[in-house]
Amino acid sequence: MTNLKAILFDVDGTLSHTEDAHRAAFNDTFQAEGLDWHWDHDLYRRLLSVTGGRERIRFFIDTKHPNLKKNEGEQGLGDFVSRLHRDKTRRYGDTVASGRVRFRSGVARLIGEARSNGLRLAIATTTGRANVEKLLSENTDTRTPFDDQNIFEVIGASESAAKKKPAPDVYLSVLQQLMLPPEACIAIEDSHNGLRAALGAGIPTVITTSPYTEDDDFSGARAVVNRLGESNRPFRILHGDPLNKTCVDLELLRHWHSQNG
Ligand code: XBP
Ligand code: MG
Repeated sequence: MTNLKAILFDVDGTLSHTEDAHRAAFNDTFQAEGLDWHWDHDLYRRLLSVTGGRERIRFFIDTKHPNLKKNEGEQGLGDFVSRLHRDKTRRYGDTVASGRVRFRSGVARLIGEARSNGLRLAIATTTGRANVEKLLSENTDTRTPFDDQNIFEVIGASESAAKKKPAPDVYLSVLQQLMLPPEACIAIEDSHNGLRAALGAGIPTVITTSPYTEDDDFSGARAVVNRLGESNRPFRILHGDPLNKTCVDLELLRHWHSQNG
């Protein structure tokens, strides 16, 4: 059996409940463009099956507003989608920079524990690197068990993968940069698409569900919990062996990692 050497974290929905900030940024962008489009919680939950904000806008147009392509042509529509996504990214970045998008319960604790035990840490996400860096800088200070932003040795983001999740590309790129085999790692994800990406790269995976993904299919995950949790804010275990624990700590992660998939 290979020892656990690295934890690979997804970002949106896993490190933080970012999706409402993404959703608000999409809606504010649409409004600023004079579009009467509004993505409510339920519609956004369905749209999240398309990974990547740019791809999500394009999918929405193709399915709900197909005339736009007829009027604008492929090139015009592509430019329009790029402009919308650029504006959305700026708005989302401003929200994150305001410090209102916090790490989920248990994330800082687990990162601190992993670091003090010599585990390596990496990110595997479909969002852009700048979004990740802002989120990290807003969530690392003297109140966390670490105060530098270089917590993650490798950041695999949209720039590092030709194909977004559920394709395994971003995870394969992270493994290559860490120079580790998949069985020496564990991934923490929140969605079906993220799970497929990590499993596709051969990485054992644990799920922390989020409000947008709690009904997803998580077959193949080593364990499913509603949050990493804290001793005063315990997790609810939906699948897997809790080992009498009330939150996900390194011992529990190592236990899940050592089990057969
Ligand atoms: C989830 C996503 C992202 C965000 C939006 O990523 O699909 O596309 O919803 O971000 P993760 P962008 O892999 O971190 O769960 O608009 O920057 O694509
Ligand atoms: Mg996610």
